[in-house]
Amino acid sequence: QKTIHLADYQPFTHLVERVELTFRLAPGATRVLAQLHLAPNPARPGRHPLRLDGEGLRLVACAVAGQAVAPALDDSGLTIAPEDLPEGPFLLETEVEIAPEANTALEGLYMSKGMYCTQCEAEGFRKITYYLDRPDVMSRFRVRIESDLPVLLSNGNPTANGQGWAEWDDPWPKPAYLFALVAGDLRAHSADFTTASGRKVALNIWVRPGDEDRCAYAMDSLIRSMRWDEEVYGREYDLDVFNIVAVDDFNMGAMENKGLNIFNSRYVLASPETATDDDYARIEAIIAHEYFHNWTGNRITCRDWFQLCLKEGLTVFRDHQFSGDMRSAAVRRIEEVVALRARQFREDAGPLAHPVRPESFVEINNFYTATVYEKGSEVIAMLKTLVGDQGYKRALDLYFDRHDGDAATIEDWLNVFEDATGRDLSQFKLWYSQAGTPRLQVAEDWQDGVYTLTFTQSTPPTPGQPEKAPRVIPINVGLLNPNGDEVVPTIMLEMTQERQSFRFQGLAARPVPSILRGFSAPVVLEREAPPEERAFLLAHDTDPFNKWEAGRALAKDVMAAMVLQDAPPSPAWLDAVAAVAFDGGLDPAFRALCLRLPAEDDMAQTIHAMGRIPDPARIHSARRAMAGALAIRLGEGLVQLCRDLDDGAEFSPSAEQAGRRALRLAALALLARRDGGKLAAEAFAGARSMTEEIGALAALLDVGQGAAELQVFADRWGGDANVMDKWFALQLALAEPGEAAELTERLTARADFDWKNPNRFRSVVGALAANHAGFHHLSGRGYRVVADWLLKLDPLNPQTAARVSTAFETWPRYDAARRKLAQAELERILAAPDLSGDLREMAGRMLA
Ligand code: HT7
Ligand code: ZN
Repeated sequence: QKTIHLADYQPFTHLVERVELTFRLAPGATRVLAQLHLAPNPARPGRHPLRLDGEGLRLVACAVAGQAVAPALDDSGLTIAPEDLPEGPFLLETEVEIAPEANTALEGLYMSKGMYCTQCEAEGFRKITYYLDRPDVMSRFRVRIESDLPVLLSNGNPTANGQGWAEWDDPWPKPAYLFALVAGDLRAHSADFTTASGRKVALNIWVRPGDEDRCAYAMDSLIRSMRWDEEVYGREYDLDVFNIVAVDDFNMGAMENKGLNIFNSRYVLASPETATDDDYARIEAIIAHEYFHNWTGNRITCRDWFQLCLKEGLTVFRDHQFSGDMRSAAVRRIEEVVALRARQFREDAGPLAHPVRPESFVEINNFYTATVYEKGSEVIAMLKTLVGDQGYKRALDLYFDRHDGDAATIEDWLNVFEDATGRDLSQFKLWYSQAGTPRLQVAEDWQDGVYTLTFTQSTPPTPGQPEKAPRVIPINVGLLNPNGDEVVPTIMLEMTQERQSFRFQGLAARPVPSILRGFSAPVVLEREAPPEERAFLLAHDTDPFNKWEAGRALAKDVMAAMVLQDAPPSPAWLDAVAAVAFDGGLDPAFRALCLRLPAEDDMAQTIHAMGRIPDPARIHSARRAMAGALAIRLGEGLVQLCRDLDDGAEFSPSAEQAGRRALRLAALALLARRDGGKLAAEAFAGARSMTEEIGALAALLDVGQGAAELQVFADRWGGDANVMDKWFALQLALAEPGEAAELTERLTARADFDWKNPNRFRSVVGALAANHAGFHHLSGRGYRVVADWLLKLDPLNPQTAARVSTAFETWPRYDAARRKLAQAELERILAAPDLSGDLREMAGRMLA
């Protein structure tokens, strides 16, 4: 396997001025005719051969300046010798044949339920035609599609069409990874949008017949995103049409192809009966994310794939800002941090840790990671905190002005901040090159009315990076009086050294600190505090994130003591949670978050960070026991809470209503531990939305009930793949540890386990891997079943197999017996004949 290094970057030998493509679509034999208007790149003086990428293509014809040539062909492309190329600009014409119906990898041009569609990021275009498939080669594309299918779409604006053909022209130069084509029997949900400067844009969401009435929320989200990007970033849409297509077979969530976004149908289609409140929130966020890429990704793209965080980190940051503006910012922030810790901190703590901007890779598809996306976004959030809102705005305006039309780098990005604000960001840049999550220790001192906070930072070693230099860490801090009043409102302490002290004067009494407000940096705060202090902050902190964080830290302390010392659930924690649960003055969504116990995997990570070996079975039992104790402590109040929150209002996907449903379902789940699921069964029978239906079913399964309801659900929703994915995933999420692997075997034997569909594969095999105590069961069956399925999927869809394989990334944190079992499975994977490069790289890195 060939490793590619950031340090080896060179501009390409040629430029592509224009591209004309003709597609003659046929499932088994599609012809692609390409006309590339090429010229030598002045940035690479001298005469060079022309090397084009191409994989799995049958070359039918090739001509340079109208003369047939015979290029040298190999597995990864073709080469035309310099002597066969004119000295100046020239036309290269190729014709290739490909078989979309045989494409199970879902990369390049493939078919999903009779529809043609493409996925070109990162390196899929080379499976469509011979091309310079790298993001810094940008060109204008004109596309002609020939097919009998009624809807024929590509990037840009439609220019002409007739019976069996359509032509598209994209006026904006773009890299090949943003190319898209769709052809199918599709229906549109349409609307239009007038931009701030008065241009009218036609908006269409294309779906399979029958799904048109499930597009309203996605369309509404799109319109709100377009308006928001104009108002907040001053960015207008730049084509006459914006098309979105929903497809059932898709490796990831969605793709931002210029003017033609392609979506996994689960992130488009929604109705109250079929989509949960979480689905609605995710649809809103992903629609926004892909739309925002039009500027951060498409108009300004990446010079090379090492710069992936330039577009992804920034676009995640923008979609977080958007969701915070659309919903409760505090609740969204808590949810972002929960996800960051669950995915990115976990990645940073294991063998797959890598910098936000990696310096080498084998398979770029393996670097679409939580580190690049989520930590990439947190790094931008820190930049904004450091330079302030005005500085951030000036920098972003400069970024768009200076780099529109460019394939840019992280250096370009940081330079605009330096130029717009006058700051030196050389130390800050370490966030892009150093992997690992910094640990932040805190010491306090109180003397003569002076309160001193001393922070010490350190970052554990990560693969290839044994030593780490101190980073810039913005630490937002507030101070509270012992009576609960805030005496020092939030200020930002800028830490730049390994150890640094900050003094506060003029205080009448020793304050209680609220540190890292809003989670102002992606670090682990290591500060032991007595339960009384955590309960005090949960009750009084004015910063909503830290208010929640205090309860979360308390819950983790309690769970750790239960797991490691056999302690009972602490009354201080129970009282503190009860106070929040019944505080009608607080947002129900916030109260629901406070009732959620730390996830088992999160707890394992915490115990490991404490220098102990986590025992999945004990963690599972402790979490159960905590839920049981909480149910008893909250008592009859839970029944009242359920009643109060069920106001019979007509369904709306609003954050406000979703918060009430979340709290009611959290209460219902606890109640099920007291009444054996009686109320949950009633709630299931009377459910008026998928949120209630699946929430009530979860409450039942969690207490070992719900067999009849599972059947009712399957009978009702058997024809809807996206809903049935929930049915599969839920059972595995709540399976008893000793039964999860066997349940997987039963579910995968069902006729509707369509394992070639990535959503279904993830909802079963991915769900087993996410059942912490089930996957890590001492029998080793969890590991074995997941490895078996990865090996089965890999030859057909290496990308999805490689992504799901990250389930194994935490193996080094467990005991010797589990480590041996997991290692054996990874070695079995690595030894498999004809393993894909994707899965080989992942298994190899996890074993290194
Ligand atoms: N930029 C898109 C990434 C993506 C992707 C990457 C690898 C293979 C398949 C893929 N599908 C989509 C999506 C995004 O981040 O917005
Ligand atoms: Zn993205």
